[in-house]
Amino acid sequence: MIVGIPKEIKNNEYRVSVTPAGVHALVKNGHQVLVETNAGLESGIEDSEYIAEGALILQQAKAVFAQSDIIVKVKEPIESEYALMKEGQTLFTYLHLAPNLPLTDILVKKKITGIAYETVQLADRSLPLLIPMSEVAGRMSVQVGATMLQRDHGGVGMLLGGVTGVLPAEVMIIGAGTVGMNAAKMAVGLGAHVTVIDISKPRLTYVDDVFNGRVSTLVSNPYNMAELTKKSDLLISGVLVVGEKAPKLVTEDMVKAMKKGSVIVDVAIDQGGSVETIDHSTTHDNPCFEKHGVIHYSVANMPGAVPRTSTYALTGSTLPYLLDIVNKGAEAAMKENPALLLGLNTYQGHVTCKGVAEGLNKEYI
Ligand code: PYR
Repeated sequence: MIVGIPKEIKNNEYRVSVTPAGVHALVKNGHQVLVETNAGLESGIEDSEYIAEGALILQQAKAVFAQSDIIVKVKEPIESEYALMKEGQTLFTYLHLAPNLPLTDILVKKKITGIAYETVQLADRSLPLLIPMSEVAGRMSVQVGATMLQRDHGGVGMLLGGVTGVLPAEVMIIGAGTVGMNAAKMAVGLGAHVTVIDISKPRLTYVDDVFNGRVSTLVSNPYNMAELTKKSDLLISGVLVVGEKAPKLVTEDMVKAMKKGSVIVDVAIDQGGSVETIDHSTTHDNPCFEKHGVIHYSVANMPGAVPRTSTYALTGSTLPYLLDIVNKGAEAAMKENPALLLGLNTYQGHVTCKGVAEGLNKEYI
């Protein structure tokens, strides 16, 4: 197969979808790899390293899309890429379609076989191609939250860990999944007082065991959410319902009741966001906005800012699936691998992921 690797063009998106190790494996398996020039530069990878493994470098994204059977990306195509996709092409990337009707319409119209990293799901319900980036975003959420709490960034002017004789910040983490656990690790490490709130009691038991008393846990219900939100200095949301639009667990009234200068980091923004006062995603260039005196951070590609970590974490997980797709063909690979089949979001002019169709509220299935 001919595998195309375009350069990512979303705002401050510095990751690349395949590394020289990936090109090495693809070429060894008899495939041709087309890489857009400088696609890996921001992740520290020169064109010459791809060439050394047998890739061909093309000067323009247009040529990569036009000549490839499968396009492998990191982020969902943005508007300027819509016209480049070829009818019937396979697209393997993060798609996040549930809150994105325009892209879904294009993929359906062009009969793209759209396989989304974020809905590939193993029998134990884990998400092997989302987990690495959830780890990154979870850890980053505390870094950015701590920074935004600084007065010079609009926050109340508080150090997350406090100092001797001064209490630490209150950090509220919604969801005890990968994002939540990684955020908790970082926040505890910086000395904050951390509470994880989740609907699952067994999951909270796990948090309690793992952190051995260093993290408080709270069962999620609207009352507890409101009480905890009110006293938090930093709220991090890592809510996820696979494939679906994120539920709006933090209401506008809860935000209004928060302390002035407190900070919200909504990692669920990719799936439409979990905070009522966040109605749009932001960019790394302009990551925050203020509403009701609270700083809101809603960057949709957080890991894009740390490509030296993220590119390698992501491609280490995606490569085995990519090899399966190109060696067997997408259909055969999905038939043999139920986890990969769950990644299929669009196929032959249909939406094939229930959560996406429901999120779009359109008669797609
Ligand atoms: C990202 O890492 O940007 C995702 O979309 C998960």
